[in-house]
Amino acid sequence: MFRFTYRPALKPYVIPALLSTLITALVAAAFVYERIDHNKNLRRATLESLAASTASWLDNNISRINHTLIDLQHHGQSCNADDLYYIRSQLFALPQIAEFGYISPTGRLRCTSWQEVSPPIQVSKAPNSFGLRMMWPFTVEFMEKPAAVLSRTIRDNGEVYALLRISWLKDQIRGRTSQLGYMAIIDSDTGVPLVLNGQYSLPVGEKALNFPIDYPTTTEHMFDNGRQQFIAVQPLLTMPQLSIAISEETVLLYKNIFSPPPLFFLAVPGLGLLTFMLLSWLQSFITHPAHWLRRAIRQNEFINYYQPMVSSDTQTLKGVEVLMRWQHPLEGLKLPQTFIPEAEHSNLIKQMTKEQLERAAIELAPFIKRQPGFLVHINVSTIHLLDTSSVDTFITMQEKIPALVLEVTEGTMLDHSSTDIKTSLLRLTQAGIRIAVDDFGTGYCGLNYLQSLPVSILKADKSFIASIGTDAVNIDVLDTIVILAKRLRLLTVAEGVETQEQAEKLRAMGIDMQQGWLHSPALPINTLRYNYL
Ligand code: G
Ligand code: G
Ligand code: MN
Repeated sequence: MFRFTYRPALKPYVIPALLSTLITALVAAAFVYERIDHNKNLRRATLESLAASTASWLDNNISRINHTLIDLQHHGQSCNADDLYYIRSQLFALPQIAEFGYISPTGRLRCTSWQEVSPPIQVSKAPNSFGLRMMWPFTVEFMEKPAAVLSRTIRDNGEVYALLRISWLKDQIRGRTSQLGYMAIIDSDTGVPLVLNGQYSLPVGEKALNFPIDYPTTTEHMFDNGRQQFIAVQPLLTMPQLSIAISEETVLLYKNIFSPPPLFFLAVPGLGLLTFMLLSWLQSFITHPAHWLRRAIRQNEFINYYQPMVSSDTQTLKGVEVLMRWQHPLEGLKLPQTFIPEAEHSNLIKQMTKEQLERAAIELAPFIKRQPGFLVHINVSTIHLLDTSSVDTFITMQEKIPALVLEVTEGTMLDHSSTDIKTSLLRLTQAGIRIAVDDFGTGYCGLNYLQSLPVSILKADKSFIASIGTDAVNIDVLDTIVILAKRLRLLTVAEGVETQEQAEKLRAMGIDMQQGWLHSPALPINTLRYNYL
């Protein structure tokens, strides 16, 4: 017996295993990617905020110097002892300043925080502008150290200035530079580094910095040193012509960017297992034959075929056996043995037989109308006889099909002559439905049930008919079946009648009806109507 199963070419766990591995890998990759992206942003933000805090630190210093210069413009004009005392006390408070000084409206350096300059040294005149100015770089002659000049024009058009030590800036920047590529104070207009710690380099190509820089900027690109670097540039607020620039090579910036959380190593296999289980369940669901049967029922893919049964004597049509076919969308017309076992196994056979019978009632109506005793044989299994609602269905259908006959195999009769089956059979026969024993004679077992159960038709198995003219023993069995049937007043049907010789012999033996390819194969309803109406 064939079993109706879709047998996958691969072991059942291969596809779920591959798919769950793929899904898990994708999810893990997405997680890692997201984490890396997040951490990269975090590290870039760290560098950006370092640039911002450095700029704000420098702003604070410049602002303090500016305030001191504003304060000093009232104190240095005469450069007497009091003035010098005051100026020097201010100098003491600002270790980054090497010197304060005054230049007269005519451009003469008259007084510094060191001493009164006498005679005054002629320098350039102060420009007629407000606010803090910066001049850079400037070398303090007596120290031969670079400095930056921070200066303001004062009320009498003279100038007060402070010399900011570049070495102090360098130290400060060095203190703030860790493993960074470089940190620099650059000219916002040109990008020229004024104070630098590290190897200076700038991005090239379409992501190059746009000078002048007047707002905080970041970029990550190939730099002119041939390396991939990230740079954050932050202009100063007090002195916008200066910017803080911090840059780091991306290989260093993003080093050890992803360190998986401990839960990661638990979650990934967990997810894999979960998706594997889910997919295995899904696969077993969709490859389960019952799933396809249910779908076929929904799509009305089961149809009825009808094999005529004719009278042995007159060859006239007495009735039909209803046979189920599956009009499969891909596999074509499927025979019952390919799906009935699974339909029984999954109990779907109940619904399928009910619908089969309803179809038969509609399709055979013209035959029944013309010939009220028109036999309609349907095959039922043990499941139907053990199910009260199926029995109810048969009894109800009898209104439309008066000569309804249920074919039951010998196996059902023998293995399950339980009281439940007996009760069902009695209910059915009391309602006027007849019982036929299908494939009769193949069991060779006790025939007691013929007396105890309400059977009215015997269908001799086609193997007996096939043996006509070839096998003497089987012919004797067939003879015995006919005699037994006559004694028990049972109707007899011969199945599988293929030749004229068989038909003649069966008629002579006293078989009541015949069914087989000689008379007609099983036919769809349209052909049945065309041939017999
Ligand atoms: O028509 P075919 O030779 O393929 O039928 C083979 C067997 O399948 C039949 O002898 C019958 O026992 C079984 N069969 C056919 N149709 C039905 C059906 O509707 N219900 C059940 N239970 N068995 C059927
Ligand atoms: O339920 P049962 O086994 O009686 O169903 C009869 C089945 O036998 C039909 O489904 C059909 O496929 C098959 N059949 C019908 N007529 C013949 C026939 O003349 N010869 C053979 N070998 N099989 C037949
Ligand atoms: Mn049958």
